[in-house]
Amino acid sequence: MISAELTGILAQRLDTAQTSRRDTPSLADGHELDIDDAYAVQAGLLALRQARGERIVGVKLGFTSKAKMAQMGVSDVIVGRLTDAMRIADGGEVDLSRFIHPKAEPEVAYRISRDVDLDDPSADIVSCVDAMAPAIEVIDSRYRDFRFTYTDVVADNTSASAFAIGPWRPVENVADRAVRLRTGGQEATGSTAAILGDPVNALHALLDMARRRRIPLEAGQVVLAGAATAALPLTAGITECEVAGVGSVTMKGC
Ligand code: 0L1
Ligand code: MG
Repeated sequence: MISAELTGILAQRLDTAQTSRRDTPSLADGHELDIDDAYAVQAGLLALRQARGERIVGVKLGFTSKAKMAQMGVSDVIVGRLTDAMRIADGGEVDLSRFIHPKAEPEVAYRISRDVDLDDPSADIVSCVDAMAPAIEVIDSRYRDFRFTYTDVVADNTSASAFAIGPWRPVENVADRAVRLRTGGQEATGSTAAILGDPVNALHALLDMARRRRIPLEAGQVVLAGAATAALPLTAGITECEVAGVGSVTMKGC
């Protein structure tokens, strides 16, 4: 376990990388972090953002595909936090100069309508969610060339950087819906099944992680369930995510 002082130093290093748009080497080059250390650095990073006036507005899951878990040699999802400064309006402009090397992911978002009681063993997170929507997540690892270890990426708030959410609609079963992401001249297609077999499973995985990591899940927050395809480099112009039967969302890189 690393010291509180080192936790703060590493959080500051990642925060500076983000605010200065200058990447940083892996924390594993020189430090031995375990997963608890990594979530402590993430909490320190969030505290720095909150000290600048940012508000936490949701959570996101990463490593929700079997391929990504296998690549990283892990069997657990990872959780990061979303702030209001990361939010882009549906159809809104996003200044690409605020990122280091952004990538877009097509996702499904859920809206939490009731606080989730993490201490209630019978809590049903699905009944605490009242809407779903198509979403785009912009990930922007603060590490050089997107090269990181499992603990690195957790410390870096799971590469969370920006997100846009399309029109909300009632929650329904979207276990295997076609998903298309377009950005610049590139396109990625896939299925919501890539998100833990069914995006609703992301909610169950989130509740488990929230209990273990004491992450509050509160009414009004949004949940990004995970990527349905591999990420594509985010380019200038329109980026669009379409989820069959759920809708679409766009952002415009400038
Ligand atoms: O799925 C994600 O939101 C990405 C999690 C972090 C890994 C990455 O930056 O590729
Ligand atoms: Mg994502």
